Order: sequence, then C-alpha cells, then structure tokens
Amino acid sequence: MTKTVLLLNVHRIIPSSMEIAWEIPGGLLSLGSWLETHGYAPEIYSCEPIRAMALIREKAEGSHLLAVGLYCDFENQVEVQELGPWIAGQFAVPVLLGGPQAVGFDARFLKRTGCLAAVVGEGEVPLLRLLQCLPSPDPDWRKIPGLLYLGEDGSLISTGPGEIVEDLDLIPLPAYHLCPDYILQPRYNIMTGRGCPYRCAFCQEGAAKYRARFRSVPSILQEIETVLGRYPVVDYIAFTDDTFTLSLERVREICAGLARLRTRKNFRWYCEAHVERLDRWPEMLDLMVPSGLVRLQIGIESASRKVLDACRKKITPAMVLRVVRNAVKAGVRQIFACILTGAPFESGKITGQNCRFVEKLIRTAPGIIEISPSPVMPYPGTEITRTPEKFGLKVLDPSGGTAISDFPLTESTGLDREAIAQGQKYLVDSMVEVMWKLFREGKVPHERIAYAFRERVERQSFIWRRVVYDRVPFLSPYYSLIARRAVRRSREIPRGELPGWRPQRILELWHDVDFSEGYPAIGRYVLSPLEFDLLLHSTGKLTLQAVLDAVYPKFAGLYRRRREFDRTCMKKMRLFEEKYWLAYAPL
Ligand code: B12
Ligand code: SF4
Repeated sequence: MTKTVLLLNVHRIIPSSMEIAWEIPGGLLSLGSWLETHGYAPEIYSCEPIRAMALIREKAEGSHLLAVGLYCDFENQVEVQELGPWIAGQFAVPVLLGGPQAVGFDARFLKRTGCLAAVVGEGEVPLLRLLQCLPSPDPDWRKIPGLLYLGEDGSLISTGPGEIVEDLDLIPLPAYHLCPDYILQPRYNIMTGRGCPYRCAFCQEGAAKYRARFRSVPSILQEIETVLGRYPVVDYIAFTDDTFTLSLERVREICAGLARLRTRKNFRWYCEAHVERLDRWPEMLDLMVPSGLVRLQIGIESASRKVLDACRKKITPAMVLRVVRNAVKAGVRQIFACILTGAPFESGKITGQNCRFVEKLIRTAPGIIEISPSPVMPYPGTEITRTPEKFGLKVLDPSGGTAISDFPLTESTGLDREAIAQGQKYLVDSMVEVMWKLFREGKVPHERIAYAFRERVERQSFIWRRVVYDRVPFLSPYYSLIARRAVRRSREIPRGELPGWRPQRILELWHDVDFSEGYPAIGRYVLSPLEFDLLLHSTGKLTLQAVLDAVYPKFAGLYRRRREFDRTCMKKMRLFEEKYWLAYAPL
C-alpha cells in the first residue's frame, strides 16, 4: 500500500509577501525527507487555498492518502481552520498540524480545525510515530510525546515535550525532489543548527527553549557540494539559522570549506548573524567575506538601551555601530538590519531616537545597509505574549485577525496602534530621505550601485534599489547594462582606447525624447542640434571615432579646428554619462 502523506503550507497571497509566498518552509522539507527514508511517500506544496483544495481532492480520490499535514504559522491560522474540517469531513483523511504556531494552539483552535492531533515543536520523531499508528488509529498514538489533542470531554491534552533528533546529521537533504510545483531558485536555504541559546523576549526561537544543536561541518559542506553539483541554477547559499555565528571556531571551519568549494563552482553566500558575536570576534567578518559572504542579516531591534535590555537582546547601539563599521571595512556588500516598532516601553521619544540611529547607520554604510522595521508581534510562547504587562505592552488582537503583517497588534505604554504604525512610517520616510540625500550628494560609490543591480537574488528586497535608484531617470537600465558588463563607463576605459569603444545610448529616442515643442527635449533638458546628433549616432554600432566623424560635417562651419569640435563633443558625451543616458560598449 502506498503511504502518501500530503504536507501543505497554505497561505493567502498578500502584496507584501508575494515574492516569498511560495517558499517551501524548511520544516516541511526536513519532515519530507525524514518520512521518505522511513518508507513513506510525502508530497510537499506551498500554495494558496484553492490550489490546496484541488490537490487534496485529486490525491484523496486518486490514491491512498494516509494523512494531510498542515504547516501553521501566525499568518495562516484561518486557512488551517477552514481546510482542516473540510478535509476530515469530505474525505475522512486524518488531518495533522504542526509548525511554529503550534505552541499556541488551544482546545478551541484544535476543535475548529477538526484535526486528529498537532505536533508541538520539532516534528520528525512525533510525526513518524503518529503515522505509524495510522490508518485506523491505534489508540496508543495518544501516548506519543510531543502531541496536543482533544480529550473526550473536549479538553486540551498535551503529551509533554516531544523527542527530537539529537544528531542533526541524521536528517537527510531537504526534500526539494518531493515538491512537484517548486521551481528551484538560485538561492538555496540551508540550516546548520537548531535552537538558540539567547532568550529574546519577543522571539519564538528563544521561547522554544531548545538546546542549540549543530550539524557537523563536513555534513554542511557535503550538502552544499551536492546541491551545487545537482542543481546548476543554485549559486547563492543562504544560511538561515539563527545560530550560524555562535562559535568562532565553527565559522572558521565552515569558511575554509566554503573557500575550497568555491574553487570548483563560484557562489555567494548570506547568513544571519548575532551582533554580540560579531562584535566579540571582529575577525569573524574577515573570515567570512573572502570565502564568499555578500550579505549579512542582523537584528538591531532598537536604538534604546532600555528597550534592548527589556528584550534581553544582549546588545547595545554602540555594538551595532561597530559591527556595521567593521562589516563595511571587511567588504560586506549588503546588510539587512531588522528593527522593532511598538517595542517594550516604546514612546515617541524612542521612535525619534531610532530615526537618528538609523540615519547614523545609513551614513556609515551608504548603498550597503537597509533597515527593515516591523512591529513586535504576539507570537505564541514568547515572553512578550505571555506577560505583556511586564514589558509595558498590551496585546489587543492575539490571533491577528486585523493585520496581514501590515499593522501592529499590540500597544505600548506610550503609543497606541495607530501611533506605532505612524512611527514606523515616519522611520521609513526619514530613512529614505537620508538615503536619497546621500545618493544625490554622490556619497554612494558607483561600485555599490552596480552591485545592487548585479545581485539578482536579493535585489527585490533591496531598498536602495527600489526606492532610491529607481527614482532616478535612466539609472536603472544604465546600471542593468553595467551589471551585465555589456557597457562600461568612459573613466574605466584607458584614454587611448576610448575612440575604439562604441557609445551606446541607454534611452529610447521615440519614448524618452519629447519633440512636441518642435525641438528635442529630455525631461526639462533641451537638446541642442549637436547634442541630438551625437545621441542619434550613439547606438553602440559605431565607434566613438566613427560617431565624431559622422557628425562633424554638419557642424564643421561652427568650429575653427576639428580638435575644438572633438573637445566640445567629448564634454557633451561626459554630460550624457552623468545623466545615465549613455555608456560605452566594447563591440
Ligand atoms: C528561514 C525562515 C524564513 C524564510 C524561509 C521560510 C521558511 N519557513 O523556511 C523567509 C525569509 C521566507 C521567512 C519569512 C517569514 N518568516 Co520566517 N523564519 C525562518 C526561520 C529562521 C527558519 C525556518 C526553518 O527552516 N526552521 C527550521 C525547521 C526545522 O523548523 P520549523 O519550520 O519550525 O519546522 C519544524 C516544526 O515546526 C514541525 N513542523 C513544521 N510544519 C509541520 C507540519 C506538520 C503537519 C507537523 C506534524 C509538524 C510540522 O516540524 C518541523 C521539523 O522539525 C524561522 C525561525 C526558526 N529558527 O525556525 C523563522 C520563522 C518561521 N519566521 C517567522 C516569521 C514571522 C516570518 C515572516 C512572517 C516574517 C515577516 N514579517 O515577513 C515571513 C512569513 C513568510 C511566509 N508567508 O511564509 C516566525 C514565525 C512565527 C509564527 N508563529 O508564525 C519564525 C519562527 C521566526 C521567529 N523567531 O519568530 N522566514
Ligand atoms: S532573536 Fe535571534 S538571538 Fe534572540 S532568541 Fe531569537 S533567534 Fe535567538
């Protein structure tokens, strides 16, 4: 008998998460591979509810479907509550639940979902044991540790902490081969450990209180080597675990291995890092960058010591500033920094402090750092959710029915929900203003702008690109061509060689030049006849010398010597470059 198990991550699509909506959660990939090695036939999907219903119908009617497992996080609780009873009622297939939200399930929620049971915490061992008791549930399943289910009287029964896989090396490679819909991306997520030794009051990871466990370095490198060899599209490795930078020695070993692997296939990598560790061991960055680190994610959380201490983040603003400085010095290309809004004891004064701090960070790393604010969320199990009053917070909407990650669900002593949202907007607006100012003042070096266009993996989330560079007419196509190395700036071409290069206009004449007034204009800039003729001939088909030769006869009468004409033309060509209208192609 086939033992098909559907593992689903079902989410409505919302505008802010469109780009990541169909990521397959690492947890499902791990469960899938674990179940497969134990004789089951899992299939994994991330999809919207309509697609999920079609899939469930197809599998339930066409083959023997042993169970449907639903991944549940804060944002898809409604989908899980609607789908659960539909599956159990229509197809008499057991519904099992799990995921980060499971720690907060209560009797009411379980009843609404119609599930047989939910797994709290890591799922490999409890889920396998549960499946082994199916299809006609062996009553012994109720003794499996790590479960929640409803007793006969409707009360919530917990079987206590579940068994975990102590040796993480035993979990096989993430099961992308069991995801029929998934198109592999250049970015490959990998986790090198589970659990976190820190206990930040707002974070679910800290609340889980799992001992931090690590995979062995050889197993991590083996996974990367296999993936790079098996999937040619992959050229960006993302270490998504919170514990990547916990040990200097381990990072040293991993970096040495990554450097070796990069001699065979070039790839870049990203990791999440803890500010305190990067500050404790500044040399860590000097190990990471040469072995391919391009992007760093850090939690900076707040500019206020009071907030940081209340959250038990174990960092200070001074540490953050040092780490950002060191990261720039070490050559990190992008830094993504998360900051909280509506944090414990947050007031208007602290919002102002955050704005000033953010400005300082952006000035320290122009074109490199972007800061992403998000409100403190009442994730289940966190200290902030369990005892909000200790943090000067009030949870107004614990189940999140009034937000789609776009509005706070709590208020702090000093700020109500609207004020927190307003403060977040103010922070973003003032941040963008500083970024824009730095750009206009020429403080963002060319190489950093070019990198934002070259990095095709993370560029969607890169604020510099979306809100600063995209505002400048012609900059985006200009740097896209630069990033593809299709064109170059004249200043990078040896002077004597320039006449042999081919000026290529970036703009499109029919679209970008306005002839309606009887003369050509680009925006408010009116082109002289010479300027227009130079642009007209700058198609990348003629060398610079050929362009000048072609234009000269028409204007020869205006110049005493050809040299004078050439000099004037080169001035114009440099102006075009400054305006991102033109660059030089080799052929
Ligand atoms: C990598 C990551 C991402 C990546 C990739 C997504 C992914 N889920 O892999 C990206 C960047 C896309 C992302 C985005 C977001 N993330 Co995220 N992310 C993580 C992170 C760091 C690792 C996920 C992971 O692979 N974990 C390792 C696996 C092994 O653990 P697991 O997922 O919990 O799965 C185990 C169990 O839960 C259980 N299980 C899971 N599913 C099921 C199903 C069944 C049937 C059963 C029985 C068991 C079971 O078994 C699994 C294996 O042991 C976690 C933090 C963490 N360390 O877990 C946050 C985390 C999951 N993210 C979180 C959040 C809030 C978000 C965002 C909402 C952030 C935002 N504001 O945009 C978005 C949501 C995107 C979306 N629409 O899904 C929260 C979730 C809190 C919650 N209660 O929902 C977490 C826990 C972070 C935190 N500390 O608070 N995230
Ligand atoms: S915020 Fe980071 S350091 Fe703090 S508990 Fe969560 S995962 Fe650990």
